[in-house]
Amino acid sequence: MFQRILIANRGEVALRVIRAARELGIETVCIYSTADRDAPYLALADEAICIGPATASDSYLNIASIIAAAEIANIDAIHPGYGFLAENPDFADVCRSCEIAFIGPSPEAMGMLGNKVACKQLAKKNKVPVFPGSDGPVENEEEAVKLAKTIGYPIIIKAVAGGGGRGMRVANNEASLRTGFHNAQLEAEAAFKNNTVFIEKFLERARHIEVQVIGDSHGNAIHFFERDCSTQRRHQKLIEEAPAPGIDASKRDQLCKAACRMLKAASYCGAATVEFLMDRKQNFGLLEVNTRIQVEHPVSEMITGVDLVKLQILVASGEPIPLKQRDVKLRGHAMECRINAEDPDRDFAPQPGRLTRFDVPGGRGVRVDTHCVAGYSIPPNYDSMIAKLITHGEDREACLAVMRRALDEFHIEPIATTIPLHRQLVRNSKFVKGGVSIHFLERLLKQ
Ligand code: MV4
Repeated sequence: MFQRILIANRGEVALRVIRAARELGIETVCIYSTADRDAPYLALADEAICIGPATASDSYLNIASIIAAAEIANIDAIHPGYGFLAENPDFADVCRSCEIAFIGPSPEAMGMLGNKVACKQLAKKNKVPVFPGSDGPVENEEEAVKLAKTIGYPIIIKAVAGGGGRGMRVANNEASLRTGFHNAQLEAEAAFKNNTVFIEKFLERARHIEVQVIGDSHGNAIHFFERDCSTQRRHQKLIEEAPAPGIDASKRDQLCKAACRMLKAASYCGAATVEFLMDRKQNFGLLEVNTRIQVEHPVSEMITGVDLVKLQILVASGEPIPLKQRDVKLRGHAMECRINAEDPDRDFAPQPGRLTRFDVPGGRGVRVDTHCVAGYSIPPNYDSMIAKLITHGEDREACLAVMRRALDEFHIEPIATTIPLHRQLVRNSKFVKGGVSIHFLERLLKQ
């Protein structure tokens, strides 16, 4: 097992990793930018090293600076958290060259699953359902039009290197496919320096269902059931829950087994999320595979009682997963509300600044993952998520009741946050009913 690890991240996830490492008896080294020099979580690490200025490209994304800090600090492994360098195969490759263990998959597995066409081909080979579409990249507009005639509209054009909805266009007819094809290529080139696109059938009124999985270096892969992450705005999730409302046991089994097959096919070691879209008849198809621990991992921890970050560290050190699939039991229901320093009444404008009040809820069934305290200043340079409020109950209704009262106990001043929006959402009749689509929140906000 590792003796000392470096955490190449900041904020709530840096704190989450410090806590898991400490419980495993592992020392932690935190890197930080000048914007985070006063962050309270740094005091909980065994060592903290300033690696550069506030701008992420000069600090949390600067591979050379992070590796220099790693060499000075004499660490065995790096945990990348989520975001920043977590899904960068070059970073995982540099770690390997420096004989530092990367707490995540190999650069090869990351590279393959990060390429949407390669990922989809792997899925097809392993009987994981995908949406009908081009079998590989689509070279030109004419080819796209010809294919669309056999698939049928609506069609979605996606960037092979894509993620988070960039380089993506929906087309309802030939004319919109022609313009969308070019725009998708341009956007993909600008965002990913790769203009390769592919097309597939567009699934309407879908839900975003994803499966939490973990693989080890001994060829094992197990799942921790699914999450429903449909409540989102502009590809930013606001609420996630587990299990997905209204999904029956046999459908759940199909989804979870498909996700495990993906990991085994990629010889994957580490935590991952296999994302699917599901329609109202519970037909599902693969979207993509995220090769990191995700923001919303606590909801899966709450329904299974397993510490996923500890498992990540364990499998990265070469240990087999210390659990069998049958040991992972689904208990109750969990939900997470993302508390962002954003003003929902001003088009979610970021709200940096000093917190004069930060009163977090507690009590039975409540977990709050945050790096904030009263007196903390939210820097303007990074993600606006300042806390995750996670609740658990014996069923969805009980979980919602805990969430409502916990949201009412949460008080942050003087900045605007997403808390008032969450208070509204957990009382919204459609949301309370369960099973909303990926369009629900955006439609609600337009009203
Ligand atoms: C789709 C789709 C419908 N049909 N693929 C959006 C980002 C990327 N992860 C894939 N995305 C979508 N792919 C097919 N074949 C609809 C979306 C989509 C979406 C997916 C998940 C969560 C929110 C979304 C919002 C808009 C579109």
